[in-house]
Amino acid sequence: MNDKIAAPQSELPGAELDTALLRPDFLWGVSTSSYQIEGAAHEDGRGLSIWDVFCRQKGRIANGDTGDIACDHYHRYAEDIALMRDMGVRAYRFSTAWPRLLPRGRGAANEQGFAFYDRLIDRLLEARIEPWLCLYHWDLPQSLDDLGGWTNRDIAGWFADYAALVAQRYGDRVKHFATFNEPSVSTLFGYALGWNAPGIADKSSYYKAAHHLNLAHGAAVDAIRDLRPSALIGAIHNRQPVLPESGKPENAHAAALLDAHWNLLFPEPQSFAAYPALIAHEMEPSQKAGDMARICRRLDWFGVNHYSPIYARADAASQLGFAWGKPPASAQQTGAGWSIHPDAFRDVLIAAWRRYGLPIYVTENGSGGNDAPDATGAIADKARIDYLRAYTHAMGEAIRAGADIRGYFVWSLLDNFEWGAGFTNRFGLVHVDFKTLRRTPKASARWYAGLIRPTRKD
Ligand code: IFM
Repeated sequence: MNDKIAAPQSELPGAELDTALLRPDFLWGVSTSSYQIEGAAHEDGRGLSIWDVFCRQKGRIANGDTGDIACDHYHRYAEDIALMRDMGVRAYRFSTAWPRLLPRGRGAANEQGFAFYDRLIDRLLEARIEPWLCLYHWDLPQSLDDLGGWTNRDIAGWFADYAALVAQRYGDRVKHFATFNEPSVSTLFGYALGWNAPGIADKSSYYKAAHHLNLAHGAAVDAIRDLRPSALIGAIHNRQPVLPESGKPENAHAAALLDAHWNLLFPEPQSFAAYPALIAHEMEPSQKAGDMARICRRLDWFGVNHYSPIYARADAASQLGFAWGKPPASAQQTGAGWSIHPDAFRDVLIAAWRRYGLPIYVTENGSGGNDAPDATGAIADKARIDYLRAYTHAMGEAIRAGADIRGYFVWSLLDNFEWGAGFTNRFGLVHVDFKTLRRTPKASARWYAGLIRPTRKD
């Protein structure tokens, strides 16, 4: 193991998770996504995504940042894999950029784009790191957005064709596929609140987008299974308890509403063929006969992304009847201002396992902030270590309570392009200097290596 990362255990805070609770094949990993790290936005035939366009709209992204270069992972992937290998991670969750593979979203494939993920996957396997491939982490091809994007029902077929191509090309080496990452964010923020690309704030567009995304999920699962019957397919959802902002009693209803939008709108129809009762009537205009059966598909695993509870307050002026609330002033918070509540994580994991009855993988968990190197160049991100220690411990408690949890992926391997916050909010175990693109493992990378070490087989 590389000395830069594997500092002596005695220098590190002890890991409190009892690793004896874990299955022998428990999978420790890290997660990233295409637009947030790849860069090379205009190279080798990649088409535009909605994020390339959104980032150029004035005032959308802090400091006018873009993902044009990001971490330059497209060129530095080998160095990034070496960092993972040195940490001892056994799995890497990444997403394929739809516009890199199909520059116009459908039609002609871009062989240079396919060659990039071939190189990435082969190098991961050489390093004995399992590739976990997510098909959609928000970078929709702009050419499809020009046709209505997720509001156009045809997108279910376009997405299934894209999924088939990816399964065809990589399914010989990739075993785990995810259809979507956090569909509640890409639809709610992208189509109802206008905070994310494509920047639409229209209730009816939002409901259409959500239904079509669900149809696309079902169609993609079928397409992958047809081509690769042994693939293990899942979907990745936010699971965050929604709490009423303190104050008015009507905030309780606002919290129930946000819960339906945030936690239920996607996994419920995908698993049980039904929309959550509070918003089912809103989904009806987009539905055609047989749709719910098309959406509901057998899955092999359930991905949980969790960071903190979220808060809601009633807001009569908002088209959805709720607004984002604030955490109580007393709540302990990360550098990014998200409240820290490991017990909520434990409860979410137990509840997801009971409700969906599938093996659970924590596909994202981590802590954001503005870590900077000290005078010696070291990054002593103690707050992140404290957070990760408390949350992995809470995961252990969920396992002790019987939840079938099979893996945990830290968000994120690298500091990266954090959407509207640009490069100001850092989640990486590895620091990236966005001027020089130099990577420096933080203290948390050493801590994570130490946590993984007792479970390693090599
Ligand atoms: O960076 C994001 C990621 O793209 C989706 N889940 C939450 C992360 C932190 O905000």
